[in-house]
Amino acid sequence: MLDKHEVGSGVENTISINTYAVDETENTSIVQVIDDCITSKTTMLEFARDGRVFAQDLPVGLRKFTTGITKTLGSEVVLISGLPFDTSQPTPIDDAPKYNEIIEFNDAVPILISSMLGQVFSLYGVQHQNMTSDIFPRPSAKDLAIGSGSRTDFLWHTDNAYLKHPGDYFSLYCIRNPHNHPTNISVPDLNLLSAGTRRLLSEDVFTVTANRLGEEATNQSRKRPIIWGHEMSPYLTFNLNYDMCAGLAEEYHSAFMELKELIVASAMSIPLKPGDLLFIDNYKVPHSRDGFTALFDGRDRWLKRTYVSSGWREVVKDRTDPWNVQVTSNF
Ligand SMILES: O=C(O)CCC(=O)C(=O)O
Ligand SMILES: [Fe+2]
Repeated sequence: MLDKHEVGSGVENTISINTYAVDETENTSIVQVIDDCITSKTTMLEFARDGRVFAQDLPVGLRKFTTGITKTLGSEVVLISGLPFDTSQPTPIDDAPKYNEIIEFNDAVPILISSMLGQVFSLYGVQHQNMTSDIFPRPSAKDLAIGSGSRTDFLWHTDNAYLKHPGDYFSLYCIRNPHNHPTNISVPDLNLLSAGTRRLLSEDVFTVTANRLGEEATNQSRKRPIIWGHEMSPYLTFNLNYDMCAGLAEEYHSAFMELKELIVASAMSIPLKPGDLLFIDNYKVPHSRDGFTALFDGRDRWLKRTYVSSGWREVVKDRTDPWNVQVTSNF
């Protein structure tokens, strides 16, 4: 079942998001496929490696829609709604559980569906190298601009900008969102920037740093362009949570501000519901999350984040070994 999903916005825009609504029959058949995978006792690692094979048993409409995402213009952000989810567990509070030995239902759903876009992978040092990351508020991160923060705004960014090969797509799968707290996305048309701004932002001089030092990432920083790729369909690497223009002349700061304003003007909010799987083109779509009040009571907002590389074989030289889907943080 395919429809266009109108999503209201905290920031004026209403963009129509390409949406696939899973119906009841499809939902039942997805539960069956996942249960079969769980009973086959495949490890999470094998499951992620062979996800595309397991995904062949999913309903055909869902497969056609999902494999089309990488091919279709206007698919920078898409939503699959009505998927099955398991709310028998409380939202984690302090630490993400370690999942790699077993397949949990709530991990299997996004891994299986995301596998149709490319290779699902995990990053060394990020949440025990789990194949999905749990996005939930932690008391100790309340005031940090990171996924597990809450009170503080997590400003506009593309994920893992500091990596050489961040996932070019990622998905956010909603298990629980009791107060409908949105994920903000922006699809900026970079052609609207002045030529001078585009030229400056394409220079290899901007600083990218990991959002967080310590457990979730290493303390790396590199120089790279903000706008890159093909002139006719440019890509974006962006992060407003630290100073990308550190040490640069005023004209670079002005160009950065012009881009930031375009991002804000092209934004909308998507309050994910349980069973929603949101795919974001991480090379085109910056996202953010406004601050919110967490209760740390096991009922807080809980998302699962899954990274995908659609060009897995091209980046083999930067992986620890050619078959490994758990890559280092220098990746
Ligand atoms: O919580 C959200 O909606 C987005 C989280 C996020 O941007 C991230 O974890 O990288
Ligand atoms: Fe993010």
